[in-house]
Amino acid sequence: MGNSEQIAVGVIGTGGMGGMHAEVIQTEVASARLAAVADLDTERAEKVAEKSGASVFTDSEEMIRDENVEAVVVASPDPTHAPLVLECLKNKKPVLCEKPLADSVDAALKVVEAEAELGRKLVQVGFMRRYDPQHVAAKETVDTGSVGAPVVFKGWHRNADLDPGIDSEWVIINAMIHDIDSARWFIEEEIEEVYVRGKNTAPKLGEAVWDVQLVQFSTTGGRVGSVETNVVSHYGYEVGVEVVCERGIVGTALPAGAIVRQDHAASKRITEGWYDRFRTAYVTEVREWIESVSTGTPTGSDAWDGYASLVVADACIASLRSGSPEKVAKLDPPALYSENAEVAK
Ligand code: ISE
Repeated sequence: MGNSEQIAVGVIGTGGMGGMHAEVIQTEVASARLAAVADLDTERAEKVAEKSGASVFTDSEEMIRDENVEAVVVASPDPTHAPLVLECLKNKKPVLCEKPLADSVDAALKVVEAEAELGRKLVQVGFMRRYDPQHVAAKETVDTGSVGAPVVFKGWHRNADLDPGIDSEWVIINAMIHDIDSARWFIEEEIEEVYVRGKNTAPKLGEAVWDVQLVQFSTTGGRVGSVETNVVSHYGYEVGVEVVCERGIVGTALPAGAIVRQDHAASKRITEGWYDRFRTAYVTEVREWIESVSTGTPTGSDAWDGYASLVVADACIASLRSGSPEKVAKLDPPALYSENAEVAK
């Protein structure tokens, strides 16, 4: 058990992501302790809670209101994100919400409005690439300005494989949303227009599902970019960016690991999924979030980033349906998000 100096965290959802966040809090973050978990699946929740003697709730809102919980991680299914984050705001509790912030632009806007009314940032969205060493090194290099300003952004995001049950829109809301955040973060301008095209390479998903999508975009400052979001790469999980700048190109390095020369080939292992590829990023994300809870100075992606990424995703869905380029709705951030903002808004 922990000591009173530790931040008492409650985790909502004990599936893949929630279970991982709970494990990280228990093993990697000295200044936090797992105080509670909430899940409708009590057996699964009890297993996660066992090690630290955390309380188990079936009612997530009751957990948020519990006075023994100081900060909340939301890792339950996407449609529950916005209502739970709103409950956290109502109770003035800091919350790290998995992406997407909401399952619709309107629901995300409600979060932004509620936080703006509170006048204090309590929401962080789980865009973990902002903590990935390869991405951070690339971003810091771009930010030095030594290679000039960004001109073209290129991103790629490949999952090894996926079970049937998803559609082309899911690919945008659930996977491409990371790439949208990445582009906004690197370029520090809003995306103004998007054009999505794609193909099916995995008939098991249904011929109409575009498991490979390419979005081309332009930004308010006249920069351009493209992102390949590919949920069935047939070879492994990979994420990277290349930013073409005025006087050079900055890209993410391959994650650490050995090169093996064998059978007339030199090869490097590619991870199966995001848990192992981004383990370091998740740990750093939670550590820095806990630090920000203690200091009261938020870092990482805020509710505005969560909302803005959904507005862009909405335009991508419109483009998917129309087969043409689509304009992104104009964004007008409340003062809370325009002061000291990382993205030029
Ligand atoms: C998944 O939900 C994630 O958040 C992963 O980070 C992402 O790479 C994957 O494509 C999503 O489906």
